[in-house]
Amino acid sequence: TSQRQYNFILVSRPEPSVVLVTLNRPKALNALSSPLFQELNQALEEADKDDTVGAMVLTGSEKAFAAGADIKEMKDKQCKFSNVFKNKFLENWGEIASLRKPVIAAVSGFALGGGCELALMCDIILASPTAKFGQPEINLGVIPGGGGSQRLAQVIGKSRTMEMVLTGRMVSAQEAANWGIVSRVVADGEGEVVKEAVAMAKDIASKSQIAVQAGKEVVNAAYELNLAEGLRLERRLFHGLFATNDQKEGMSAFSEKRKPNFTHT
Ligand code: CO8
Repeated sequence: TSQRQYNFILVSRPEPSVVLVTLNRPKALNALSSPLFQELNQALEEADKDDTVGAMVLTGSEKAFAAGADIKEMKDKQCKFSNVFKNKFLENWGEIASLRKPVIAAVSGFALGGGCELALMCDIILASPTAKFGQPEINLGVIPGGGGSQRLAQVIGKSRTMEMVLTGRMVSAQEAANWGIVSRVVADGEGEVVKEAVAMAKDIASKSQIAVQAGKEVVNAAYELNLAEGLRLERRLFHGLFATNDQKEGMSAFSEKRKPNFTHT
């Protein structure tokens, strides 16, 4: 996407249609400081606007996807409501969830606190066998603040969410897969989860971008709308897609037994 220099993330193009963002504060296990989050939002928003990009992958290191919000940054904010309120502390955390294009999280190692919440903001999570998910905020005298309690409850239900939020226990990759936090655990091996995520992103990017973005929108709506409204939204968007060239191309290509050439129009 850009040749911009970042301090806390790396941005690359492993495929022409895929942007890979790697959190890069190895010494702090990718603790999510405010400057890091600003860079992350900026890189993803740029990719979201770039017509040549179809999907994004977000990853960390082998040891840590992200070990949470930056505790050292937070610890001095105690009791300064005026400060955190006026500076909109951590308010930009939700921005990832409003991107149009899919973001795949490739998680190895620790995904704790804000790191777990960041993964949950992504559209698909792939885990390496080393992945560990947890909401350890309770051990710091606080609770999740980046959506963990709500997004986990939607995905794994009350009892498991309560256990995670109230005990802070870390959940293994396999357990996370059994619970539905991640879509699957990839094979063992360094870099494997990123390779898989990039391959999946490339596959998604080969589809009609309009259809992909509409698909993301309706699936997300399932978490916000009641069933009748969700079904209506899905049907309306489905109707709308018949006004695209990609629908005509996709269905013609199928009839003519050839690969579609989507133009994202
Ligand atoms: N913040 C800042 N620094 C961190 C963090 C963190 N979250 N996690 C690790 N580090 C630092 C350590 O301080 C250490 O630095 P140094 O070398 O300078 O001492 C370095 O990373 C390496 O860490 P460890 O030596 O501790 O490595 P270990 O392998 O021994 O342990 C652990 C790894 C278990 C992951 C351990 O580091 C740990 O428990 N980290 C904290 C995990 C945690 O509590 N996370 C939750 C943070 S709170 C949060 O995320 C709230 C989110 C709110 C979002 C609100 C949005 C609106």
